[in-house]
Amino acid sequence: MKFLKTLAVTTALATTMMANPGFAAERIALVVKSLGNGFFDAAAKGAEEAAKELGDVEVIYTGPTSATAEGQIEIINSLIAQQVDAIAISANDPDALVPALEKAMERGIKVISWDSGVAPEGRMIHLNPSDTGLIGETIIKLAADYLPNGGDVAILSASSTATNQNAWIDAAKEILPTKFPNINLVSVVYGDDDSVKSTNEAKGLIATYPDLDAIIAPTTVGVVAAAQVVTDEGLIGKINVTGLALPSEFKQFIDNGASQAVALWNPIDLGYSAVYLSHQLIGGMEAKPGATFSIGKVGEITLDDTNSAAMAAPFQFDKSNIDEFSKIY
Ligand code: RAM
Repeated sequence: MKFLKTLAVTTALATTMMANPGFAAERIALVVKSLGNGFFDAAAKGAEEAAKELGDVEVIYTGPTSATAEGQIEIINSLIAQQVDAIAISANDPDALVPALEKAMERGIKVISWDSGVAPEGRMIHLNPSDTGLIGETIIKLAADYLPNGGDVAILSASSTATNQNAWIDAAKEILPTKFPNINLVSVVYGDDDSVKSTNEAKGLIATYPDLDAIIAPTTVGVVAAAQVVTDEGLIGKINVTGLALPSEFKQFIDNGASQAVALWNPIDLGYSAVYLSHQLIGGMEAKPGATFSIGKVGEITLDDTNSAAMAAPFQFDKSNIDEFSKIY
C-alpha cells in the first residue's frame, strides 16, 4: 500500500515535469534594486550562466520598477507565496526588508544579499563585490588623479537608503582628510538610480557649485546621467565625471572626454556567484563564519565573522581599455 502511494506520487511528479518542460528542481529569485538597470541585466546574465552550469535551476529575475524598499517588500511577499527555494537580493534598504526576509527564512527559503546588503538578521550570507574601504578610496582617487592641485568634488549617489553606496560614501569620507587633503567634498545628492532624477540632481550640483571640478557617481545610472549633463551643458574639460560605470553604457563619455576614467567589477560574475551561493545553501551547506563556498569558474569564497565575503578589486577603465570591456559588460 505504502509502495503504491509512493509510486502514485512519483508518477504525478513525473507527469508534472513532462507537462511543464520548464519545471526545475530549484527556483532561485534574483531580486534587484530596480528593473531596467544595465548593471543588473548583466548580473542576470551571469545568474543564467550559473543556472545552466548547475542544471535543474530556474532563475527568477525580478525587481520593482523604481528602487524602493516598499517595491522589494511586495516582491519578497509574492516570492514567499510562490515558495521559491532561495532569494538573492540587492537591497534598497538595509533594515526595511528584514521582517519580510525573516518571514521567508522561517518558511525555509534561503536568503542571501549581494551587491547591496541587508542587516545580518535578514540574510544568511552577504556577498560584496569588493572590499568596501577599497571602493570608497577608489572613487575619490579616480577624481583626485586628475586634480593634481586639488579641487571641489560632489557625489551623485543612488537612493539615500542604498546600503552599498552609503557604505562606500562613508568609507570615502573617512579617508578624505588623511589621504586626499586637497580634495574638498562639497555635497552628496541622491538620484535614486533613476535617469531623470539623476539628471536633475547633476544639473542642480552644477548650478549650485559653479567651481565644481568633478562629479563622482558611484552608481552606473547616475554616472551616465551626470556625463550626459556635462556633455549637453558644454562643460567637457571643466567638470570631470567619474565613479562606477558599466563600460558598455559609458564608453561614449570616455570617448568624448566628459570622463577621464571610471571603475567597476564584473557584474556578470557577481550574479553568477549569487546563484552558486544560493544553490549551495539549498543543498544544505551551512552559512557560518569560516565556511568556504565554491563558486564555479569564479573560485572560492570564505565567510568572515559577519557571514560576508568580498570578490575582486575594482578595475579601472579609461581610453586604453574601455573599448575592449564595453563589448563584455
Ligand atoms: C547601480 C546600482 C548598483 C551598484 C552599481 C555600481 O547599478 O546602484 O547597486 O552596485 O550601480
